[in-house]
Amino acid sequence: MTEVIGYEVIGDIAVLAANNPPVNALGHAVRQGLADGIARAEADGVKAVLIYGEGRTFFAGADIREFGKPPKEPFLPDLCTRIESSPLIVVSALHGTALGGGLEIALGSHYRIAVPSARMGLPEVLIGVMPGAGGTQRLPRLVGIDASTDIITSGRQIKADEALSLGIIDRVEDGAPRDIGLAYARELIDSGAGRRPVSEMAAPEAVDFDALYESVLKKARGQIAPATAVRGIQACCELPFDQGMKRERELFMELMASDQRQGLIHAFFAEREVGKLPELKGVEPRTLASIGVIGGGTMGAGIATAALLAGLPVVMLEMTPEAAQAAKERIAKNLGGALKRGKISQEQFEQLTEKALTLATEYDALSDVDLVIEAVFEEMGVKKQVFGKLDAVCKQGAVLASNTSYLDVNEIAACTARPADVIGLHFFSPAHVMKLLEIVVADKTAPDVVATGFALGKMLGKVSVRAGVCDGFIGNRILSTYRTAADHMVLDGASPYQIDKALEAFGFAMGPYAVADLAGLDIGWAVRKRKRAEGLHPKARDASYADKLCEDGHFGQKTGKGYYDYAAGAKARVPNEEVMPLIEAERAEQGITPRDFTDEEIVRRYMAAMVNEAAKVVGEGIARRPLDVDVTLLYGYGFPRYRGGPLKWADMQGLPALLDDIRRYAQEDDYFWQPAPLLEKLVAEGRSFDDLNKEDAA
Ligand code: T1G
Repeated sequence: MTEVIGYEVIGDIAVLAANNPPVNALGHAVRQGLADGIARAEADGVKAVLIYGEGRTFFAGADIREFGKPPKEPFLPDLCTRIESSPLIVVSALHGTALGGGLEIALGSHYRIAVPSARMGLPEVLIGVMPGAGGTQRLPRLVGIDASTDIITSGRQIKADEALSLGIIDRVEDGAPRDIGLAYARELIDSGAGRRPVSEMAAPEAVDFDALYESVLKKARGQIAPATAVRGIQACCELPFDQGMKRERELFMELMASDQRQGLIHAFFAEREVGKLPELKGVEPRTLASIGVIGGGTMGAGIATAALLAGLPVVMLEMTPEAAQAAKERIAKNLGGALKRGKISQEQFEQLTEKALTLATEYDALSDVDLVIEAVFEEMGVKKQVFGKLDAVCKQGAVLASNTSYLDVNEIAACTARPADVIGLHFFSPAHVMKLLEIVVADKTAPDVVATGFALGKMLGKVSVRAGVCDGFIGNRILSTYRTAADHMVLDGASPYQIDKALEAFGFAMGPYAVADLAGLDIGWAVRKRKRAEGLHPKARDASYADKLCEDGHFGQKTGKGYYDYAAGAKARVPNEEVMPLIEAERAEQGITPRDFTDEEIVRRYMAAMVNEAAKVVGEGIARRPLDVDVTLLYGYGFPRYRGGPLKWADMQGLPALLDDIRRYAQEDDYFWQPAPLLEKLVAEGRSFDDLNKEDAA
């Protein structure tokens, strides 16, 4: 069995090579191998030790699969200190992504060299913890408080050249990590360079850490790890090194025990599991060398932008040359954003808009593309017309996709002679920004077409979730339910503003009414009219106050008024004073005596509705696993990431209590509050949603 830490002596340099694919995570065997390697080098009487990683990267951090299990020695902070205290010169050679404990191993070394493409960072806060192996004690000594606070509380990755200019690393050299590391160690020995323990460097002058703590806490919108990490940096400045290390460990263990760490680790693994579907094992996607987009409105232009940025040529089909030109202008505006952010060069901008993008007004222009996505008007008749033409024009094997957000993809497929080639690709607006992609698999969609959908999602940098066919698929179906629960609370006495405030305190970036104003109230208006036309259940509660807002032309941010008045700008939104009189009139009309709601009850009801509908979506197979719902809500609906997603949150709340809530609410309204059979089953069997995730992975 290959050693996870290889050992070799080259002249008077011992070489420790990590070999623990895929990312050289610092699991127990790796830590033990490093400790043994350092001891062996010292016994061998060499002058220097080189540490580097084989494969794609230097250590990418502690092995987060070990989180939650009893820690085994050597613990990572002790290992970093052991490396640093070696009498030998220790050099780390970085490539790939030296992250978390990986960078901390390098900070425990005396010298650090990297290849130009190397990236590094301390992303622990992104998984709910903080650097726990000396990062908050050594990094500030190297780069000062401002830079270390930015790096540690943001968790961002830093490129090699920035790390060099900050003083995190000493050299950037082209070449294999092993070669540049050996050459650097040789140079250090020959030049008589001594050891250079970071812990012996002076700590920066203390600042007002309470103020820094408060400012970081405010920015983190309810997440505690970044601000807690500030207390680690404070310890670096106010305590001797070894006491600082103890304080860091205490703070780290506090976070390790937190619900937020559980939620964020769940999110980390869920977003990787969600693309692993057993039914796609060994299924090759079809060729994806060019795509067509039909409809150059906001969605179509966004989809075309995402494809162009991924290097795919795009044929943009619109009905007239003027509409096609307008689509091109929208795409150019989107790409202009990428240009401004330095994601593309001016030359690339021109190549994308002038060469990679082809405008067309005839369906024949789509005859040779590998995949077509229509983003035309959300009306079944229009969709069927489009697919009928695509069926006639597109080459055999082309994938025919609809961007519909709720229509029946089976019905769309049935109007072609090739239903196996039809799939739903539900992007979220703006499609070149939002990472979520729902891949809607119809009854006859072929497995390799599903695989092609996932391959496209990967190319576009999306997080793709497989969804079954129903009204609203996964996300919009669940949204419709929890939004209705909020509307019921408004009718019964809560205000939209109290609801938004309560959900924003829970961690949503925006409450449901602020979101509705952003998306456009006309969208909800159209859905309500559609559902009324389809016929509401006699027990379904309806309300017309929101329609009246729309009838007065208030569609939210785009018209300057909706639930809120945006005269002073989106950030300084204030309640639209026309709203509460409309709600009060509605209550009176319906004979409702309003009652008070506490913020806690608002969150409880809102989340109970979300969890209950999510359980139905999983129970009906629309979502494969609970984690698929979590990823959908995290990436498409602003669910607070540190809570892991609605079903992870439900597990941590305890399913029995949630079911009790739902059963109690059902006594008031047994139409809206019908307990999900899957939720009842799990509670009866004493199981969790995570148990279902594990069963599927097994
Ligand atoms: N531990 C265990 N497995 C990991 C892992 C890790 N740290 N990082 C990645 N994997 C798995 C991942 O689940 C996937 O598995 C495979 O590797 C490829 O990952 C004390 C305590 C390194 C930038 O937070 O950011 O150190 O799906 O698909 O897109 O202070 O993975 O193949 O079975 O993401 O090329 C700090 C987390 C830990 C880094 C690579 N480190 N990882 O991205 O591939 S806490 C991190 C990443 C810590 C100390 C503390 C990314 C990546 P599978 P991938 P990628």
